[in-house]
Amino acid sequence: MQRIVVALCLSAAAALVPNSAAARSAASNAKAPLKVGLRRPKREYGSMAGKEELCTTLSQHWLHASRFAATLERVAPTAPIFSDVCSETGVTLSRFMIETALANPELSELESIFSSIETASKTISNLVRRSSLTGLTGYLDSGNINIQGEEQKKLDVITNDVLKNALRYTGRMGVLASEEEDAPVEVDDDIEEKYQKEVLVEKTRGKYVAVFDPLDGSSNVDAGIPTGTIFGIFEDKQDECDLTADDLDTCLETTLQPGNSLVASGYVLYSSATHLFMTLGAGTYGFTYDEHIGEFVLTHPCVEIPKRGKIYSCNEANRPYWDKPLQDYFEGLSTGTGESKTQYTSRYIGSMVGDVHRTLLYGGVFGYPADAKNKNGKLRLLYEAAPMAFLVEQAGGAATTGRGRIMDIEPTNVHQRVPCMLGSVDDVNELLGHYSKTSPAEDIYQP
Ligand code: FDP
Repeated sequence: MQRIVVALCLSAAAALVPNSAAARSAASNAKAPLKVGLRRPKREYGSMAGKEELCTTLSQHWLHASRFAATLERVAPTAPIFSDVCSETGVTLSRFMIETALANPELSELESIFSSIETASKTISNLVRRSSLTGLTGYLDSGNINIQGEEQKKLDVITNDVLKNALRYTGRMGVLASEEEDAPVEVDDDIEEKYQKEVLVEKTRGKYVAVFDPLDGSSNVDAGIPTGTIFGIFEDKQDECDLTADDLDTCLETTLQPGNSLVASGYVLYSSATHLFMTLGAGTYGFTYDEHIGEFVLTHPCVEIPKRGKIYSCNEANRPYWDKPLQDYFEGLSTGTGESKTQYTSRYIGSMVGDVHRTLLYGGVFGYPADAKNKNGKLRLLYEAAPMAFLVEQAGGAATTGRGRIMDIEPTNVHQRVPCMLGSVDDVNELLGHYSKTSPAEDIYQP
């Protein structure tokens, strides 16, 4: 047991080596690779043996190459061997982030942001679980309609506040955009003074900008069906923007970044257990909330989505309104006449976080494509499709509109929708194969 726990800890430690900055630098050559290193887990460690091999089979080979290169560059061993801590608690999310920040000081602000997301998630998990007892089911009495034209549930509004407040009281967030807000949320002027004096000294507004969907799938919540929080964190590219003045557009622009600029993303699934899956750009890591100790514990180090699955997941009621390539693709999956010659099974929760979570673990394909009624699909690019695409890609999967990578789309609008199909690489490639047989001009989705 002891050996397994230590191995787990080491595996987590190894996870801290590369990070989004390294990944992004490889992608954009914008920054030098990080010189950090933690010892690799040795093969002989219990059931965790081979975890690194698992990681290296991911499609982002360059990323893992940079991990090992970085490890070799290290002179003094700095591997945190958490034997004391881990023998009792496993690697907690807080510990994971502390070590990440220690190894990568330029990411240190992420630590407090993740801490806030973690706290908000625990609160939301509790609110969702107890909603039938506390009268938090149903719609707002005021009959509020959000910016999407959807009626707002009580939990939509409360969870929005919980997350917004948790993030803004880091004193580090510049602009927040969420599904329930029709404008970025202004961070109080005096927060920096009250909570983050060092930010005052720097005289910056904050390094990051967060986008989130506080309670995705909320139409399901009263029926006890899984829901989730989705978040994406970008670097804030605007030095100045004043939300109180006529400068709103400038502020909005800072959230309009493509998925490939994400520094971190993740989701929290509120289901039979509360899971927090996240990426910092170097693999996807899954934590499970242990209510007994009040911590998220690393349970899924280095998530790897199967290359091909046997499950498809989408709202099939829209099938008659889909593009022909999509119809052909699903016909192949459901009849076993597709590339894999396997008849797939259908699973659709109708709650993106739950459907993505299953797809990450079991493989297959999930999506909300364009249809004749929803020509851009239904999912929001900025705070649903892009953060999930980042996570899925980091687990070795793929995410596409049918024509192009979700991560490459430049948003023009905070609440913009986009067709999104994501999951196992072979499943997504099969879909792309169908689209390649027709002209983009014939597509329902015309970006
Ligand atoms: P919801 O409206 O309940 O918030 O993005 C919104 C979303 O849920 C996704 O979570 C889900 O995948 C999709 O809508 C479900 O839409 P349909 O009901 O049209 O299938």
